[in-house]
Parts: sequence; structure tokens; C-alpha cells
Amino acid sequence: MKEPRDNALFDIVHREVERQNTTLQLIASENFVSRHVLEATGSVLTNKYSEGYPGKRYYGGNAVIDEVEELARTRCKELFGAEHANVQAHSGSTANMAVYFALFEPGDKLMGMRLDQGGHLTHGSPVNFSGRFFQFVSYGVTESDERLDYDQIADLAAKERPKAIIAGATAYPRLWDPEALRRICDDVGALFIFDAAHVAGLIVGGVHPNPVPYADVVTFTTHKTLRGPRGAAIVCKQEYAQAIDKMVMPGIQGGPLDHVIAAKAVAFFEAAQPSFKDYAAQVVRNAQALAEALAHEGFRLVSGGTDNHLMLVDLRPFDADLTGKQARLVLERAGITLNENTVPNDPRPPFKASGVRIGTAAETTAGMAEPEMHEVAALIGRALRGRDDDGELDSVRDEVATLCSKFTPYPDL
Ligand code: DSN
Repeated sequence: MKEPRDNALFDIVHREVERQNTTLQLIASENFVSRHVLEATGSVLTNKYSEGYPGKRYYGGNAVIDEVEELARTRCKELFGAEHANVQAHSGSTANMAVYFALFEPGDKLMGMRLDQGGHLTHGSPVNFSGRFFQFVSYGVTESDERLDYDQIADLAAKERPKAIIAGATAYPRLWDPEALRRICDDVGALFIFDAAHVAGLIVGGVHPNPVPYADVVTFTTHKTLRGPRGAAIVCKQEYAQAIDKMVMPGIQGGPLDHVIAAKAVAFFEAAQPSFKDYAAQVVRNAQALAEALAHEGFRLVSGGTDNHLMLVDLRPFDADLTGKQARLVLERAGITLNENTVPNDPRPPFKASGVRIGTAAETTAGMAEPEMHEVAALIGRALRGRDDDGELDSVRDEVATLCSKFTPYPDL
């Protein structure tokens, strides 16, 4: 086999390496994986078809693949202290779909966090399968402190009697209380599902409470704070294992992505190292330092700050005319990548939004700490204040490049 090298494609990939190495990556759901995770993702395991589960495959030649998946499952269970793990879900969305379809009937009532207040699409949005197949009722944050109020959630659950309460968010900067949610679920006879997509790395890093002892099922993506390949996993109590496995495959997916499962195994190994605890703690310290520095720049932090890896920045007190989308575009021009986000009770629609979401997981992996967070906040403030001044944006971009040259995630690529 002697194929010509596809230079057109690899030149594009090289430009993405350059972008990640030379600009600031502040999207709260992203991270920089290790060389070993990259190596596993790029391995020959991508060649194999292995529908089924270890020991029960529909194709031959899976003895090695079985070892890979068994290693990933064992490490996943150990990391979270779980009874069962399914590591085949291609994404957080299919993980949640598998759980809902395995445990509920179409039309059942479920309860999740409002999308416009930080919840996930798959927790009941009407444009998502979850909102189309299930009857979702939503809880949100309070107007007064923009945090979850467990008494309000309990009242709503008592009134609505959902079959399950789903916890977890994409843009909620505060801690979750799994013990309180378990009590509420028990009071109304609901199952408790915790979507730990964003905080999985903080949980296994020991800085956030582990929901596994309380929840019936925990789903999570592997590519956010957990710093693994793009994908997801499900851990659950043994009584739900068979139904969930059957729904992942053959219910929803066909052949697993064995190269990605191998990379998940590597990520679980890395997350079990003592250094990952230091990493998780530094992610939170960085987020808190950045939030505080942004407040000094004149931005308002939703809920007043953060307990995790992300913050939601309300731009209105800084500049009432500046939308989240404009801010994202200006910052991208200045070499700072993040996403626009609605803030609770946002008068603007999501594609404009009044806020931006900022996360510290990736740049913490690159080695940044509190002093750099102060620099980042100052650069964000400068770029947004000087958004109509090309010279100022060029100057910020140069300073971003200088900062990133000291914290390059992939210097050898
Ligand atoms: N789209 C994902 C995020 O950015 O948070 C949801 O998991």
C-alpha cells in the first residue's frame, strides 16, 4: 500500500496545531489531550469491527479489542467507584439517549435544568430528541443569587412527580449537591441521573463531590475536564447495566470506536495519577483567579464567581451594547477563543446572548496558573474596550501569542 500523502488535508491539520499552540483556548468544554491519548486515537484499532461487548462479539478477531475495552471499563469503574461502566457511547448525547431509552418510555415525564439557564440540550430542549420523545419539566436558578435552590427543585418534583431528575449543566459555575438531589428523588420515587460531562475531571480529581454513590446512573463526556478523547461513558448501578448496555448497542449504536475506547482507557489511567488531583485543583484556582480579575475589569460574574472550571460573564455592565456574539468575534480576532452564552433571564436570543462562557481546563493543562489568569483578564478587557481599533486588536493578539509561546500544548507537533 503506497498512497500519496494528502498534503491538502495535513496542511489544514497543521494550521489547527498552530492555532491551538499560538492562541488562547478558553472554551469551557475543551482541553488538550496528552500525546498518549493522541497516539491511541490514531492507532490501528480504528480498523476493527467489534459490535457487541467483550466476550460477546458478532465479529471474529476481537481477542485484543476485548482486552482494550475490558481495561477501559475496569479503569472507569475504579476511577468513579462504580458498579458498572459502558465505555462505548460515541458522545454525551448518545450516552444520555441510551439511558433515557433504556429506563423510560416515550412520553414519560423527566426533569432537567433549563437550557437557557445553563442546562444541556439533551436535558429536555424541544429541538433535541430529549424534548421530542419525553415530557420534560425544567428547574432553573433563582433570580436572587443565580444558584440552584434545592427547596424549589423539591417543590417542583413534588408537584410534577417526574420519573427521573437529571442533574448537570453546560454553563453553571457552582457546585452540585448530589446528596440533596438523591433525597428529593427518593421523596418522589424518581430515578436520579447525573450528567457529569463538564465536571467529570473535577470529580475524579477530588475537588467536586462524586455523584456515583447517590445517583442511579452517571453519564459523562471524556473530552472536557477529564482530558480524554472526544466521546462519553456511562456508569451505573448493576441493576441497570444490562438494559443500558443493550440500548447503547444494538439499540442506538453499531460498531464501537475501538481506537477511541483505547484513548479513553489512557485518559482514565492518566486521571488516576496523583498529579491529576493537582491539575483539577489548579483548574478551579485558575477559574477563581480569572473570575476575580474579570470582575476588576468591570464584568459581572453570574452568581458572583465560580466553584468549578468555568464562569459565565455578563457583558452588560461592561458595555450594554456589546452582545456575546460580538464579544466572541472580537476576541477571536485578538487570538482568544471562547463562546457566547446566554445569562439567566437573558433578554437576548442564544445566537446573540448577553454573556460569554469561559473555562480554564485547557490552559491549565498547558501550564498556566494564577498570574497568567490576571494577564488573560486584562487582555480580554483591552480587546473588548478597543474592539473598533485594529491597532489595539493586533497588539492584544501579539501579547496573546507571546503568552502562549511560554505555554504551548504541543511544542513538538
Ligand atoms: N456542547 C457542550 C458544551 O460546550 O458544553 C455540551 O456538553
